[in-house]
Amino acid sequence: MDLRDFIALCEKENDLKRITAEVDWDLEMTHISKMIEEKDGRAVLFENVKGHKGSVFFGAYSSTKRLAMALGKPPHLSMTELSHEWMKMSIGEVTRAKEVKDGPIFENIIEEDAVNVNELPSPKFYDKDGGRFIGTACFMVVKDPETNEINLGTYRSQVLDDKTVGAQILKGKRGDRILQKYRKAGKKMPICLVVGCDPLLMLAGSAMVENASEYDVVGTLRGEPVEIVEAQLTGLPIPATAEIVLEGYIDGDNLRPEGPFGEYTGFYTDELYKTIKKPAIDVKRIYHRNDPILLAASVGRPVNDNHMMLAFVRNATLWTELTRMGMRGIQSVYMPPEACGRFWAIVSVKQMYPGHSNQIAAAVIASHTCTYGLKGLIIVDDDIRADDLPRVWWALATRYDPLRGTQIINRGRSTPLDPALSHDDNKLITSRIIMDATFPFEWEEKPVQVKMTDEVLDRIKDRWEELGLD
Ligand SMILES: Cc1cc2nc3c(=O)[nH]c(=O)nc-3n(C[C@H](O)[C@H](O)[C@H](O)COP(=O)(O)O)c2cc1C
Ligand SMILES: [Mn+2]
Repeated sequence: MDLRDFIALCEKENDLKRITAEVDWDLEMTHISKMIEEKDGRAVLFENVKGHKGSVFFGAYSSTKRLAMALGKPPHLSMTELSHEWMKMSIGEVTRAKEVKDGPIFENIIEEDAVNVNELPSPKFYDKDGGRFIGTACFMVVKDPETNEINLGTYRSQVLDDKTVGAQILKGKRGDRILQKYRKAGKKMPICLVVGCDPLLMLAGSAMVENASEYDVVGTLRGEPVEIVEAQLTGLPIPATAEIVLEGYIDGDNLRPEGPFGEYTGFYTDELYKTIKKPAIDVKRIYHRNDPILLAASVGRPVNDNHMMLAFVRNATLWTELTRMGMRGIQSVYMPPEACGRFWAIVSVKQMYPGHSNQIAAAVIASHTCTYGLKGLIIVDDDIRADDLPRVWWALATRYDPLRGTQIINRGRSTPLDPALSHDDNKLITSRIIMDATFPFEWEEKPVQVKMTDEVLDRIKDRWEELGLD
């Protein structure tokens, strides 16, 4: 699968809007796609961007149906069901990436002096943004200089000038830890920035994967290897059918101002943070397919593209981790997109022993997925699905006793993009709350639920027409 296959699939499913009229990269594309996203939910392909060649594709991830299509699953599955599918596939046998000699990504090669990132149709999203962002649904490929592991990571990327692209690799991310290794060795980090490819690859780039390459994660999920080719300067593996790849180097000692950007929290990160400098890519080459398609994701206040992908990927990797940790009784896991896809988690559990719900809560807090940013966790009994929010509220109303069911974790890793954090702690540490909305396993007599009588229901169903009901 590549991006073109995915767009064709959207078209077949009547899930695509092609816009052939001329639109401006300056706010117009993002505003149109946001309006469409809120009204009829289709993905949008802008085929005529003022003053630019190539197209821009928005909304690949903004509906559950398209998340299912990206994963190659039936379109009716819910986000939680899709996460379950991901979990089941990812604990299976690993399918490693396959090297190929050539690919359509090398149809056009732009080198050194001819490099001009501004020729690509990167959108400007919001009026207060610091510029145009080429990378929103992108990923960066790097190689760990000590272990030789290939790491993919999604970091938003701003066009700083014709040959420089800022990359917001936040402190402590796997990408940052690798960059620091190069910096300490006095070397620049070779990178490839992939903008447009199989949409599942980009999703994996935004997942918190450790000790593995995301190429292998995607191969395992697809059940067939990702085809990769070596980029010509750095030798880094890039998808053979990617649309656009920027190749270059990041000097960890030469940071540049970047942003501001209308974040996925729905807020701008404050003035103080804005002045912090970030890594920047010195772009040496641009590879692109003929008539390249730039993959973009809308951001800002939830819910849109960004929150759907964050929620889905975290939902899936949290469930995978809990399974790998040997947690039993998990009925379902959900990270609501409305909570920006990462700040709250809900887990439904069939308890089997006293303290089981507490063990699950501790495992969620300990998981790699939830180390980053999680503020709240709600545990419910297995008669309630984690994604059935009205019933989750019912559990909070009827099974949750704040004194018995609350635990506050004082300190955990967070994101500087969280508007609720103060500057005093550099915005890197958050507290977390566990709300256990289950009846304790050890209660000998549990409250009895109100239920309808099956026998009567069956009888009524048979008489439905007679009763004059549809
Ligand atoms: C659309 C989107 C944009 C993101 N932007 C950033 C970003 O600018 N900086 C960042 O550190 N993480 C960002 N993330 C989250 C990272 O992709 C995620 O933490 C991932 O694990 C980073 O890769 P790494 O673990 O290999 O460093 C973004 C995620 C998504 C879905
Ligand atoms: Mn990674």
